[in-house]
Amino acid sequence: MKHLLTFTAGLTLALSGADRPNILFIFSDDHAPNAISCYPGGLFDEIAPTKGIDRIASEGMRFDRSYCTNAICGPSRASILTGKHSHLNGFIDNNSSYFDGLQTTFPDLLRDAGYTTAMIGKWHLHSNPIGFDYWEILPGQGAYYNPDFIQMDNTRKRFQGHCNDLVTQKGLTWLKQAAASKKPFMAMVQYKAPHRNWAPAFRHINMFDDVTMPEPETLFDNYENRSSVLKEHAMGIQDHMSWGNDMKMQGENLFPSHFTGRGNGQFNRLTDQDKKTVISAYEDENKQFIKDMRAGKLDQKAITRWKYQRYIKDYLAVIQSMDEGIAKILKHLDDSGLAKNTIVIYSSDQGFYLGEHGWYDKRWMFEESLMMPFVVRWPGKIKPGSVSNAIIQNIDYGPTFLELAGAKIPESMQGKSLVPIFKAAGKKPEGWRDSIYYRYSGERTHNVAAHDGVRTADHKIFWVPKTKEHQLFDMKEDPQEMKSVHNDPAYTAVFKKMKQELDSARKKYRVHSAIIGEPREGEWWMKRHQSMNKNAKKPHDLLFIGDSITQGWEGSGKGTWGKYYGNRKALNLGISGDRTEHVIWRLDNGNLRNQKKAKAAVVMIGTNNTGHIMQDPTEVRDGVERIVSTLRARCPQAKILLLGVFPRGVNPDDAKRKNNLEINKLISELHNGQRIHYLDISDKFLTAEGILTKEVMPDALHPRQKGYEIWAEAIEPKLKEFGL
Ligand code: SGN
Ligand code: CA
Repeated sequence: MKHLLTFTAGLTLALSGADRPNILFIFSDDHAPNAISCYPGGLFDEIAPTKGIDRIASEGMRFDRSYCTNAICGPSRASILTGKHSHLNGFIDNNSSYFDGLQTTFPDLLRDAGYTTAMIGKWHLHSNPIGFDYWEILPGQGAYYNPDFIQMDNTRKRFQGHCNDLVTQKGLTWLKQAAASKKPFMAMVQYKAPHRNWAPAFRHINMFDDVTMPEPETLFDNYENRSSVLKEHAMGIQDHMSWGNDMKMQGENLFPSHFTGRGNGQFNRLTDQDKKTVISAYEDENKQFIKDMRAGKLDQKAITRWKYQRYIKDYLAVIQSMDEGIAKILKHLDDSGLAKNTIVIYSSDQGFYLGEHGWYDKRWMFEESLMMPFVVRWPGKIKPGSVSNAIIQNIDYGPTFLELAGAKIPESMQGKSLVPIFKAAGKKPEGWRDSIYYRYSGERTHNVAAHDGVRTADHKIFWVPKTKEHQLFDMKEDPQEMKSVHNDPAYTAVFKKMKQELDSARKKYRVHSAIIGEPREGEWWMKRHQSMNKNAKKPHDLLFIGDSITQGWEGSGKGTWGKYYGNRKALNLGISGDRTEHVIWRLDNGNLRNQKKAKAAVVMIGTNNTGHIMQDPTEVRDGVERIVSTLRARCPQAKILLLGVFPRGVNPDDAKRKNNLEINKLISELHNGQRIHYLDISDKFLTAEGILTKEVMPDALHPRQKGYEIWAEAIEPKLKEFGL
């Protein structure tokens, strides 16, 4: 595959020569289109204009229907890199996921196509970047003041200053170097701003002191007429703002019934001198607030309003230094002559609530967080000042960049290139999608229930598994999404159509049970999972991953296990009855926590997907692929021995055996002889006629002692090859 791509790329090079544009992809974190002045409908266009970003739009194109796959940080970034929805690229949430950078990503393909690539700033995918000639990233969420950056040798270095200014500087430094290279470049310059805790550069802290910010109409939303899960949120301006971190108060939390208690981590990074600067910047307002509170002058609503003012001013102020940085970078492109052949994109990982529905944060499929800003400039190709209404999504970015580079877009990418829209002044090409699919998996943080849905130009539907209900919104009649009309008889036909749209989106994007990680019900299962997590606290060299057949090493296979693996630091991660989806969940929830140094993992899974529901082999393949991908990322040194699913049923014409055979055909393609080794040992269990005898597997599914002996012998040469 690699060879083929290089070949194609070489060909393109010859065809389009030096014409291929540079790609500068500027990205931020939590920047709502409502806080960007070139986007219509925001409340702050006059008060807090974003001149740098606006320049890209006025010289290029603005997309008004740009959406994310999953409105949180890591998942959005992973969708961009892979061109795939979260359930397929494996990064479904910020807490449990771990990015497999060895899967197909656009930076890697651009590099194959002759680009030089860089990634600077917020990354937040837990594993280090792969596919870049240069990278320098913030650890995790990163810090606003005097941030650390992880260097390419994996050391951390601290830099003095505000994170936005540092990202700009580092971006400029790299761009200057890249210009000297003959290759076209792709640079990702990724700001932390305006992520919580909204800590502005000192020069901007007081810029809105004399302004009273307008409030959104829905600041005091009571969540009526929609699912009861809305009320359960923990992202309210009223109840979930912290005293120190969010509200920049000093000392002990004086009003614990109104503020949560978290201290200010950013503040603690400052020198004593700088601490004084920050304290004095907020001091007068803080004193006044405390005085009014003590005097009982402020009722609940007034307190919420005060919090909103503090929040929104810091949020808008922290954008200012980023926007200045963007303007500076654009100026550098002008001055250096790069502007002409550089396509510039600005976007942010998802939107954000600026008090709408009484919220901050994101996660919901409501418009404010579902939307991503997307503006793009491409001199001579994109008509300046154009606006597109095409429905686009972050999975489209990778395919777009690849087309710009003249590289092949892998079929496995689910997005579509936006280049035809760029070239047609924003008009969508024939056959362009009518809806996007969204899926949020749920996380404890901020307590937003999992949901998935689709958004068309006029409607939005989503399904909440927790309460087993649909929500339906008429985006024309009710753009603020204040009333779900799923029960409204006037919407019967629309509701039916939107449910169909959701069904077909799930099919189209391969959302099926084998790939959606899930724990099993039943106490015994969770107990075994936890006991495996306990065992996994100790590092092991050799991991066995699977279902009852793997678990059976503790039963019928015990003697053989002792003989072969007793002295080899081996760990059994098999649970009886598991399907791919359960293993996916386990691997992301503790089974691999301390297995970074594992040398090998033996995977055999899928027969229960066949046995329980005769699952379509292509679906089981997706599940197995995710398991292998997760292992590859979390155990970066391990070779993965992927075994063909063992034969089942006595005779060769057994329907379930045949399904397993189909699965094997598909998963054998995951073999690459590097990290992943596929091995089918089925024949060793069978007679020459293909019969599974009672001696080997008495129930024609589970091996007895002899079966385990056969298994151990068959994989021994591979384990030796892996250095065990
Ligand atoms: C932190 C924030 C949350 C935020 C998540 C995810 N808390 O946990 O408010 O929702 O990040 O944000 S903080 O007080 O530590 O800032 S994301 O952009 O990474 O998805
Ligand atoms: Ca974010």
